[in-house]
Amino acid sequence: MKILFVNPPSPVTYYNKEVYPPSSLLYLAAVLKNNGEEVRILDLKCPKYENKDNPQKNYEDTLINTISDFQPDIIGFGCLFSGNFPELLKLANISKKNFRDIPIVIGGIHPTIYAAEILKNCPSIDWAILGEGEESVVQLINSIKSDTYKFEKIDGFAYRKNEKPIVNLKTSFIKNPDTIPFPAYDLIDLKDYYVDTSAWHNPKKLPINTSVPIITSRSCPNRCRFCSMYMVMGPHWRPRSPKNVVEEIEFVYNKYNHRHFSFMDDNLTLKKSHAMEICNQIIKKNLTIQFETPNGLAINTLDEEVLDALVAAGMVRTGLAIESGSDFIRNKIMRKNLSKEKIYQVVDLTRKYKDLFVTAFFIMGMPEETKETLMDTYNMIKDINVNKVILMNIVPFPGTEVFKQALSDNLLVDPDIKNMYLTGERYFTNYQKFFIKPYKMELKDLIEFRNKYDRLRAEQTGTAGKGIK
Ligand code: B12
Ligand code: SF4
Repeated sequence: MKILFVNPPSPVTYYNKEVYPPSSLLYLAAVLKNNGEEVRILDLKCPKYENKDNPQKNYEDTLINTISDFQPDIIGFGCLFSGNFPELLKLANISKKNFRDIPIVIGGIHPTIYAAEILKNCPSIDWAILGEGEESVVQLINSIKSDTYKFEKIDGFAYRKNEKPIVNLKTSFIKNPDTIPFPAYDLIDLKDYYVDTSAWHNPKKLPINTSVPIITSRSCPNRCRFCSMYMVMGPHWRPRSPKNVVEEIEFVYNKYNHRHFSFMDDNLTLKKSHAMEICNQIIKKNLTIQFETPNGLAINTLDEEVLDALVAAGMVRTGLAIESGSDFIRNKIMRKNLSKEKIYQVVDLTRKYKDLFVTAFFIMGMPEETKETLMDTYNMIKDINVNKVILMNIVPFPGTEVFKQALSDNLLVDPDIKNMYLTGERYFTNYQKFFIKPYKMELKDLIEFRNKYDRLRAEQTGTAGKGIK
């Protein structure tokens, strides 16, 4: 069968100038190719599809031309994060309008959480795959190829029966990720992802051009209240073998002459021996690379030995997930189980690597936040010796406990938020916004704090703080 995977454009991508090859679609394409299918990937996030004068028209035309040319039997749209759903829906509607008989399947975090609602409200979408998709997508294709359409047997799958959505929950996850083939790199042109990287941190002065995502493990055993990762990747951390991971890096290194990578794991360093062995093998094979950890590392998993290994293997930029300066918010509310002492100890350790750029991640605006807890965060930000601080306003992503709490306790600033997940507001792309009103604070106090923090940042970086009204 012919399957066309489409990655919708992302508004956030343009603001951040962050473009990575789409791991999800490359993995799905790889298993389908092994199953004998013909697969094509259209990644509308690639800078080459950007048309500042008329972006929407450009995407629509490209999509329609690609479908006309490839004539797929099925179109699959990816939805990496909820903010992408509006673009996905627009493109799915266009596909359906022009190619009525080609079924559309979608997957990713958002369809995983809202499969039933999407099938109820979006007639252009035929099916949704829930969670980790490699096994389910093969089951789907095989059931169509064999003409049996035994949809009720597909794990993690949503479809319509007599016009009503039926959702088969996701129950099984791939036990040994080494059995998954490497991402189908041959289906993309890495050069399409090249951006101007001249300002990127590049202590080894290697060519960068773009960063290739590498996923060494799936899921994380923790359940931070603002995180929904486990809904896609399941409850258990499942590592690949270090050998398998380093063979993939080596493949990209040799085949594409590529030197820059991003480890995209949920929890890369959960098991010390896993991370250390990957680093040791990178060094042993003489792979001269630089890598980043954009999702941040869990501080509790770090010590001098792991950091030494990561830096020796090529880590040049990392993020530390601190989240809050208040012990109460960080541990009792967010469930990080992370002491202040450990934070300062790890931050101090990172300072010994002169080429390591360290970003500290913080979140503000949890429902239990008070002026005092925010001051704790402010003071830690002021005090902490890192290269950069990113302070995000809490976004109650669907599926998270903080979202459920905000909904049940009427804390959502805009109570219509639930519908917005479906109807297409670009809800998750405005990080200057506050979505939750804390129990004991007024919104104006949160905004005041945000402005106070932005002024601090302006003083520290010498740039004018943005502030919000
Ligand atoms: C890597 C990652 C990133 C990378 C993305 C790199 C890339 N390639 O584009 C970076 C660092 C850029 C990033 C940024 C952000 N991210 Co992020 N990210 C992740 C992370 C940790 C892993 C995603 C991943 O690559 N997984 C591995 C692949 C193989 O799995 P997958 O993508 O889920 O795909 C599988 C299934 O979903 C399914 N599937 C997926 N698509 C399709 C399509 C079809 C047709 C089918 C059948 C199946 C299917 O099958 C795939 C294979 O198993 C997830 C957490 C998680 N584990 O899901 C968060 C996550 C997706 N990110 C999240 C968020 C919030 C963001 C940001 C908005 C953060 C921010 N505040 O700025 C930004 C915005 C992204 C952007 N710029 O557009 C949230 C999303 C929550 C939500 N409901 O929206 C998540 C779930 C983390 C969380 N804490 O809850 N992120
Ligand atoms: S440690 Fe990270 S990946 Fe794990 S639950 Fe917390 S935020 Fe999610």
